[in-house]
Formats: sequence, structure tokens, C-alpha cells
Amino acid sequence: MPSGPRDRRPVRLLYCRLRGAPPARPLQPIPAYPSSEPSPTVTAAPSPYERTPPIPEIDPARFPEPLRAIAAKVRGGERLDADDATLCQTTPHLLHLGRLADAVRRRRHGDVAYYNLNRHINPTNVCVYTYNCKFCSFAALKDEPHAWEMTHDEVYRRAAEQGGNEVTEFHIVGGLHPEWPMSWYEEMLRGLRERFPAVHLKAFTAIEIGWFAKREKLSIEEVLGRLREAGLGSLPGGGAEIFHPEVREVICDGKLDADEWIEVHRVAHRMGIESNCTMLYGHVERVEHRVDHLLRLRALQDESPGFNAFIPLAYHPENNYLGLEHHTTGSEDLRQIATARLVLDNVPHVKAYWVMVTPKLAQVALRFGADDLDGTVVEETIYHMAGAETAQQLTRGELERLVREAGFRPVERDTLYRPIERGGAPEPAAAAAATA
Ligand code: V47
Repeated sequence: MPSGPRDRRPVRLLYCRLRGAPPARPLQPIPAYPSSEPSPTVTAAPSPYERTPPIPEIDPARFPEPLRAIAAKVRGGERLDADDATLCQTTPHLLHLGRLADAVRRRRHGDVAYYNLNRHINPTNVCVYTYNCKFCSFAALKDEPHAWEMTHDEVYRRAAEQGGNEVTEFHIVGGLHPEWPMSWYEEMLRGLRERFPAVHLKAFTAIEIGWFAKREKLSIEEVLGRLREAGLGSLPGGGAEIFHPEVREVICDGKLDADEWIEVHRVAHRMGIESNCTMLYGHVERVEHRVDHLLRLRALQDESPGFNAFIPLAYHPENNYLGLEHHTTGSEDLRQIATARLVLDNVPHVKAYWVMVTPKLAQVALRFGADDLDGTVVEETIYHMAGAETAQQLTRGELERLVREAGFRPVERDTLYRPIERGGAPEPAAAAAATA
């Protein structure tokens, strides 16, 4: 495990199913996070799901011919259609695409770029879908040496190691454990809420929610109701992968299908539980699958708003059964950010998840439509087990520096994108940008 925020050693192959004998992965204590932040307070601000308004200053004549029609639509506040989305996914004019996405991003968020102080916790990687999800390098069967199962006390200890109430979010996801009842997770949420009452619990992908419903023979609404009662604040966006059945059959056959994933988020939004959404790209999918995926997310947001952020997730190929070797390129990563900003006109935030694309590219992505870098993270397993060589955590200072040197103003947010005030007066411009 890295020894602190400055440690840049890659967390190497914890276990390689493709290559041979797995070393055990003991749970290691994480060194204390060097911080003496005052407890946070948040300023109220609504989360705007409405579409991006017209941007009259865009001049379509200044764009290459194939992009002019899209530029005219962005200028008029018109929605892009499937053909436009396909063009975004294929145009060689990446910088011009980025310029359009940047205009939309600035119209919504001005010069603000968000980050948060969060901590990821993965209570277990034991998962009934270990052999279904061929792209996943995280999951394990119970008797495999790299499997882990935390106790409640281990979860609380990990939560405390970051500095407890100094973070504003615990991001908690894990495998679908065949033996743990939903009450195990309810108790965990209650325990965290009791010990860290100021920390938002963003927990459980739609896949986990679907699993609880199946295992406990409950409706999605009953599962979400019980988890909310125990302390659940919102849902992360994982598990969406690529919705199209042609792709799902290859990469995660047997897992929740597109309609089921969407139904979990629909129900959550109707209950007032906000969420995020994702797309896993750069594996076997084609352009039309990505377009279909984005349009399905947009349609759900029209029908039942509640997505705060979209996070394009770049596929990492190591230590899994998919059998691919290539990583995504920087251009591809920036294209996904820009396309999302232009096509998902009703999703307020686009996240450049630094763990996935590296802090350096995430910084550039702020100029291609992204307005958020995610957070401090502290301990990441899903991507690092798939070969990510990024650090395990960034400090607040490092995140702010990335934002400032990209020409934006860093604003710490809570999970629901309300600016956080620590001690001094809130920056009025930051609060205004958050509500714009
Ligand atoms: O659901 C799994 C993806 C997701 C691999 O909501 C992989 O704020 C690449 O959803 N290569 C989990 N990706 C991560 C996630 C997330 C991350 C950050 C913020 C938020 C949020 C959500 O990671 C999984 C899956 O789609 N994943 N394996 C892999 N080999």
C-alpha cells in the first residue's frame, strides 16, 4: 500500500488470474491523512437538471464544416440527436469538439471546477458475478486468496483513518456477497452514520441494489427505503457498463440488464434519492453502442431527473477474463468527456475521474467539458486491480493546484454539489456558479 499522498508507487498486480499464483492480500492500515480541516458546513443550492440554454456567442462559421450543424444547435440551445452524437464520437476535429463542450461547460459552471474530500470503501470483493463480469479485475470467489471480507469494525476503522468527519463522503461499493444479508449492510450504514454523522453515504451500485432485491425478495423501492432509513444518502453510477445487449452479452452476461439498471435509478430518483451515471468504454463496444447508451441515460433524466454527474469510465485491461490488451488513449478519453457534455444536456456535471484518466489528463479534461475531478479517494481498488498506475489518493492541495493551473477556480463541494464552506465566508461567485 502507498505510504501517503506523495507516494506514487504503482499498486501492482495484486493478483493476476491470467498469469498464475495469487499472493494473499492482507488488509493494511492506511496511514493517517495529514489534515486538520475544520468541520464542514454546506450552503444550500438547488441541483439544476434543466437543459443548457442557448449560447449566442458561438459562431458556427468558425467550426469545420462537419461540426457546423452541431455548433448551430449548441448556439440555439437545441438538443443533439443520435446522428450528432455519432459525429461527436467520430469527428477528427477533437479540439473543435472540445471548444463546443467547453462553451457549454462555461455556460453552466463559469470558471468553477469542483472536487470533494471523499474516501472509497470496498467492504468485500467477493462476488457472485465473478465469472460473469469478464471486464472486472476486482471480484473474487470466496475461497480465492485475494478475496477479502471486512467486518463492520474494519469498515469503521478504514472510515476513521481518513480523518473521519473531515471527509464529506464515503463512496461504498463492493461485490455481491452470496452470504451477507442486506441487514449486514444496513447495520454498516447505521454504524457509519452513528460514528460519522456529517459524512454523506454514497453507496451501492444499481447492481448491488438489484441483488439485495433478488436475495431478500423485496421490491427495489423496499430495498432503497430500508437502506435510506439506515443512512443511505445517494447512489453512485457504477454497473451501467454499456447498455446494449450485444455488448452486455460479451462483457457481463447474466448481470442486471439495461432496463433493470435504469429501473433502479428511476425508482431512486422518484423517491428523491439522487444518483450518478457512468459508461464503461474502450473495450468491445462500437460507436453506436455508446450513442445508444448516452441517449438512454438522457431519456431517463428527462423522465425522472436525479442524475447529478456522468462519469465516463475508461476500460483498464489487466487481470481479467476479457482478453483485451489495449488501454484507451488520451484523445479517446477527452472525446468521451466532450461528447457527454454536449449530448447529456440535462445532466449538470461531467466528471473527469482522475484515478482513471490520470490527474494530468483530468486537468486537460476541464477544458473539454468536465467540471469535476472527483475527490481525494484515499484507497482505490477497482481500477488499481485492473492495472491503473495512478496514485491512491490526492490531497486537497493537489486537487486545487490541478484546477488552478488549468485556469479554473477550485470549489469544494459535497456529494450533491453544494459548495462547502469551511470556516470563512463562502465565495459568493462559487455559490452563484453552483446554482447557475
Ligand atoms: O461499475 C470495473 C468499472 C465501475 C473495470 O458515481 C472498470 O461518483 C475500467 O462506478 N476497467 C465502478 N472500469 C466505479 C464507478 C465510479 C467511479 C468513480 C465515481 C463514481 C461516482 C462511480 O468501474 C464499475 C465498472 O463500470 N470497472 N472494472 C475495468 N477493468
